[in-house]
Formats: sequence, C-alpha cells, structure tokens
Amino acid sequence: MNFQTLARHIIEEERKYPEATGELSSLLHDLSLATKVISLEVNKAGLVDILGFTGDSNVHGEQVKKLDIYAHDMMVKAMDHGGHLCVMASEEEEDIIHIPPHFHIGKYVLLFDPLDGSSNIDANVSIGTIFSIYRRITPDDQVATMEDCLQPGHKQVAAGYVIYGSSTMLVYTAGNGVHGFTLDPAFGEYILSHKKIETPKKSKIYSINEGNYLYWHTGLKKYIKYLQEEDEESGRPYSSRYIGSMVADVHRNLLYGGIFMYPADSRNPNGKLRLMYECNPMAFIIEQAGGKASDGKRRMLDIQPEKLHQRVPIFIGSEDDVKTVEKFMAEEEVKASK
Ligand code: AHM
Ligand code: MG
Repeated sequence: MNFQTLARHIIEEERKYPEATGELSSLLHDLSLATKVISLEVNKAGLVDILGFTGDSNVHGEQVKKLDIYAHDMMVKAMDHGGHLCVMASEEEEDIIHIPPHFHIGKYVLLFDPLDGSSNIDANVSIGTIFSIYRRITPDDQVATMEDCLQPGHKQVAAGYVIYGSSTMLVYTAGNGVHGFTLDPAFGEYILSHKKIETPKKSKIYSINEGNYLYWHTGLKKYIKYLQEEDEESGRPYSSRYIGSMVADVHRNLLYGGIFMYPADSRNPNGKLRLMYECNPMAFIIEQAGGKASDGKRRMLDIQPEKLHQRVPIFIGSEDDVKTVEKFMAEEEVKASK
C-alpha cells in the first residue's frame, strides 16, 4: 500500500535529526489521538443532545457538556500523563494547567484552543482545534511556570490545527514545511494527503468581517475598497470569502491563497483573536508554507507576549497581500501624524 500515516510521517521526519529523542513524535501522536476522539464527537453533534449548556442532562439522564468544554477536557485528559509536557494552557481555562506531580514531567509546553469557532457548531459549519508547542525554559527540576507559556511565537517547536469539516484534516509543521493529513473514517488513521503545502505568494481572496467596516482604521477601509476595484493587471477585484471560523478561513486561504484579517477597530483596540492559541500557531504554519503573518506592523512571531489570553490584530496569508495591507495602513498613519 502506497500511503503514509501521520505516525509514520512523524517518525520519518524525526529520523532526519539524529539528536531527536522521539519525545516530540510521541507528543504529536497523543495529540492526534485526542483530536480523533473530538472529531467523532463533533460528527455526532447533530445527533446527540450535546449542544445544550454545561449542566444540562441528555436523554440518558447524564450530564452533558458543551462541545468546547468536552474538547478541552479531552485534550487535557489525553495529554497530561504522556510524560512529554511540563505545563499546558487552554483558551478555555483562565490559568495555566499544571501536570499532576505523580505523572512524569517532560520538556514541552502545550498551548491550545480546543474548539475554535464553536459558535458555528449548531449550523454544521467547520470548526477546529489549534495547538502550539514550545520547549520549556525554566529548569527541569522546578515546577513549570507562566514564563514557560509566555514565549514569542518564533520559539515554537511545532504547531498545527485539525479542521472538522467535510472531512477531518490535521495540518502541522515542526519547522520543516507544512503537511496535511486526512482522517480516514474507516480505519481511524490520519493519512498524508497534502505533502509540503505551499501557499501562493499573491492571491485573489480576502477574508474579513465586513460588518465591522465602520469601526476600522482608515488605511484598512481604503485597502478593502482597493481590492474591490477593477484592475486586470493586478487581478482585482478580489473575491470575498468569510466563514467566521478561523481554522476554516485560514485553511482555505492556505490552499488557494488569500488574506485573512481580524483587525483592531475602534471598539476592540486589540482585535479579537488570541496571540497564544490562535495567531501564533497559524502564523508559524503560514510562514512555513511561504506566507506572512503580522499584527499590521510587526511580524506576529516576534511579539513578546505579556498575558496568556492576550488578544492581537492579525493579517495573515499570501505574502504580497499582507505586505499591501501593511502599506495602506502605514501610509494613513504617516498622513495622520502630519
Ligand atoms: P472563538 O474562539 O470564541 O470560537 O472565536 C474565534 C472565532 C474565529 O474562529 C473567527 O475567525 C472569529 O471568531 C470570528 O469572529 P466574528 O464573528 O467577530 O467575525
Ligand atoms: Mg478560539
């Protein structure tokens, strides 16, 4: 059989680095297992009474959980005892999550958004799990701290997402390109389906919530109008595609080319999306695929985080498009400062 499972792919990637211990491979394997369970539950969402609020009971009189809480619990349960992690943090939990001291403590740090875009679940729209892995920076013989979690994105060792869409796909990078695997529902394995994904340098798609137009930066308003103008040479007008589910929007743009934006606006000066759980892992993936990610001014991966749940504006996708929006916004700032 001429196909490659995720497990085999990870092992073969690791063979390229003689100093590798195999720990990262096992970690990614545990992670993929957790997402398979989440995928099953997501697929059942319309059938089982799992969409009620936390605390409701289902037809069996059992307590049901909202799917995002379920996904969070599943990630923690699958990852806390593997021996690879020293600390975790989740978008669903205020504080960092320590590894119980009776488990082996490893050298990696895991940050995740267990179910991004979960407000879309009821409408059967694609949602996803996003993960980001760092090496610990505090000494091995001490309890890991917030410092281990608050590292800039360029320190990521690996990052990825799983999209629960028309099929379930896991896309990851460990710093050596971006690889995509589709879950075969028949035998429950992720199979390599998208080898070394490269995103187009320039695109024809923009993704942004245009309902917020009134509150945007003038430079951004001008940029969007520019994309809507007709100009054959530069391939305008662009198409607008916005699902409202970051994993799905970024995934489509990764494959077809495109720019995804969640900007700051006059009501939300830091935008909406989270640096540690959404923006950094996606930025690592996009850069590895040849794209670019910024907060409008700075490279996303160079931002020094201050808070675990910090929000940040994001412009991510095809390199030329991200550069163009940065230029539009910078020009307006120069004008405003005169
Ligand atoms: P969530 O973490 O509460 O699910 O919110 C994140 C989601 C992203 O997936 C998506 O890009 C964004 O929120 C959409 O926001 P909006 O509805 O404001 O356009
Ligand atoms: Mg989220």
